[in-house]
Amino acid sequence: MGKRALITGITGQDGSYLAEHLLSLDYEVHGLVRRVALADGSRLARLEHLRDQITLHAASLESYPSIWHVLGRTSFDECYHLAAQSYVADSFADSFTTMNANVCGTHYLLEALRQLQPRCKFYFAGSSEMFGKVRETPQSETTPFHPRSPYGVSKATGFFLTQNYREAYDFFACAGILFNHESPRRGPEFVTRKITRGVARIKAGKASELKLGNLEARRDWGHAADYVRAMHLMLQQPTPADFVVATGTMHTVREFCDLAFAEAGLDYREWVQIDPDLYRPAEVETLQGDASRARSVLGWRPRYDFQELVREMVQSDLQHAGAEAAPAKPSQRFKIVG
Ligand code: G4F
Repeated sequence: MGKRALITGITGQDGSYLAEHLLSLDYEVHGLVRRVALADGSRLARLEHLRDQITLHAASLESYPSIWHVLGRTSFDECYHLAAQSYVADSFADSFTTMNANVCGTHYLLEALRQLQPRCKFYFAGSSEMFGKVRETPQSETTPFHPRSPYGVSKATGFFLTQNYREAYDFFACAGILFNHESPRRGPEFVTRKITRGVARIKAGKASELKLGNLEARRDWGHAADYVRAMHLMLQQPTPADFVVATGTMHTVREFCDLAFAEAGLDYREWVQIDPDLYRPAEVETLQGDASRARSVLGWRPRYDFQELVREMVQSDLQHAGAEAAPAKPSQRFKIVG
């Protein structure tokens, strides 16, 4: 067995792809999961196919003692901190929950690692939302932050906490500044999956329209499976540093709709309705990343392009459209500690 890694947020899109990637590299993979999620099989759905290969620890990032307990019991070579309240629109609705989870959770984890496992390498999932009202395009590691949502503020704070632990305590801590990354495992609240699920429901005769907000917002969308490779590469470097991870190409939400509906033989203009309630109080209009540093230092390149990403998501949702209502069965087969 190779190295041992701990992933927070292992039940999410990125966590499940990262767990797969690390297992393929012969890592021993552990995840931190809230007790309430462990009791509800549907929240472990993205990990079902890995259930015999990973170990889950019950802990909450809101509880310092629970993190301390896990880190006091098992030592790790690498820690990937992906857990967060990551839906931007929700962060406007309840900014306090977002700040508590994203800022305090990161701080508790960093401090517990510093006290108990100072040689464990640490990855923080930063976000292009930190650039917010962008000062330049494309955005790189030197572009100043100007977050436009409580979520963006919380991620910028986590980024600076990570940087401060690196500088003050000589801790191997890095942040990835990840631009939007999607996949068939993306949560249905995010615009890409909302669209591809909407396409499948319309095609299956289960819906007659799709309500969306700002169609002119522009994003740099990549595939999550590509982006987790960059996370791992960051922790294999001789010195810790922060990296932008992006494709460098930008598309509007409208273009995503156009392509996704066309993939199912539909014209989005006949099905998409604009709902002003889905506009955000403060919008990030454009995001486009410059990942030259990741390319030259990490040797990282995305393997998927935009068309392949959209096609894979639509095809997956079309396949599952008939099975959507099936209830998830709780699983007892995971190895759970604590
Ligand atoms: O898919 P979104 O909700 O993603 P957003 O806000 O860009 O954030 C995602 O990417 C970040 C990286 O930059 C992550 F840090 C973050 O955790 C998350 O993964 O919205 C994308 C765009 C926005 O401009 C939004 O206003 O799509 C626009 N949009 C238009 N109609 C919509 C909708 N977004 C959602 N979720 N739902 C709509 O109906």
